[in-house]
Amino acid sequence: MTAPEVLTAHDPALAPLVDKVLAGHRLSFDEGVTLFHTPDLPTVARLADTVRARLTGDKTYFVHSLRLSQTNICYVGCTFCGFQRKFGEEGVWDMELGDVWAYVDEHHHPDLTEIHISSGHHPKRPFGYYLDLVRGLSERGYQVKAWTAAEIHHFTKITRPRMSYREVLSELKAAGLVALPGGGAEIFAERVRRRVARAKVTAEGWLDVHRTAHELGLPTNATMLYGHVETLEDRLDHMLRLRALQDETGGFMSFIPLAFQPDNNDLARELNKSEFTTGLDDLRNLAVSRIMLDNVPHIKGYWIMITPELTQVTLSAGVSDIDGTIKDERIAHASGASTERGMTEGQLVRLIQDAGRVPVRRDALYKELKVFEREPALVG
Ligand code: V47
Repeated sequence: MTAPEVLTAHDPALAPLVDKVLAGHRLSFDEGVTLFHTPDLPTVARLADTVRARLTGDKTYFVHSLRLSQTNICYVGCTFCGFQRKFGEEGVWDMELGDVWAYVDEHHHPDLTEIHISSGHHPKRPFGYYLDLVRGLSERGYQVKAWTAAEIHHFTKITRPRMSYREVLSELKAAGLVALPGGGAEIFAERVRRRVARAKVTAEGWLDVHRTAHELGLPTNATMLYGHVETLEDRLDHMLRLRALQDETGGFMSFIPLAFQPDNNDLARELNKSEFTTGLDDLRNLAVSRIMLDNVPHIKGYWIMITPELTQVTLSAGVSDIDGTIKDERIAHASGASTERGMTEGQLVRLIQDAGRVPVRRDALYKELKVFEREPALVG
């Protein structure tokens, strides 16, 4: 299923944007606003699909992965987060290294490739614990994609004398770290960040961690938490700051919009919000991301937060990666995610094939491990 290179916009305001994108040109902030406001969502989706097809053809990627959140102890207090706990609170956990090895053994599968770690800002664990954790998992043969830029920032604060981003990342890399996940970005716009993630790494700090990682040869991802108090302009500002950094370094592998999960967190209570983002907002947001972030290889549809069913639809609106098996997601589920905590490879393959795409199992760095070609139809 190859997207057509001829596209007729029904909204006249879209026509010049379509021509520009088809000619391989980049859209401006104001043109991004038009993409968000036009009633002609089908054209936006088809345009995103065309961009996606040029970049990845018919392939849709996934990884055989395990989520690991070694602790939910966190003293940062982001208002959107239902995952964080303080010492002694109900539902708290804090794994010793032995617990981590047992957890990973429990979830082992011969095809398990990536361990994706994201957790809380623990005030007491020394930096050496994190190095040992990465080393131990790498020695067991897993690719470790670990800790958001917010946590990397936290590691610099717990070291004495205080280490720089470069020193922390270099030591983690030497211990075996292969990539950084994209969490902790939330929304860069200061007004929103102050409201939802006041004590977290600043936008500049987040970008600086990723810049440093890229300079050290560690590829990373980027996320954006949307569907709460941000404006559409804030979303575009966020995307364009990432696009500018990607122009500098080329180190981002994928961009992952994260739909706000509105349960068990202060922000949901403050906004009196219990409804999830709507499917069309999720779809449009992914399509606009694909068109605006013309230099990022993949847009990831995060089925955990937007459901597998909608994720399948987004494969026709710019998405070329659907994360993976995950097995034991905890952050989104702590804030009310209604999906399963993991999916099997068979389920992912079916979802992709039924959308007319070719599933590709990849590793953490997008090396292709298995292409699921369709069986030729039997004749006679
Ligand atoms: O850092 C927390 C966000 C992130 C909520 O890099 C919330 O491949 C929505 O970073 N509603 C963790 N979002 C998830 C993450 C991620 C997910 C998938 C792929 C990758 C990747 C990274 O989730 C956190 C925070 O930004 N988050 N609470 C919430 N209530």
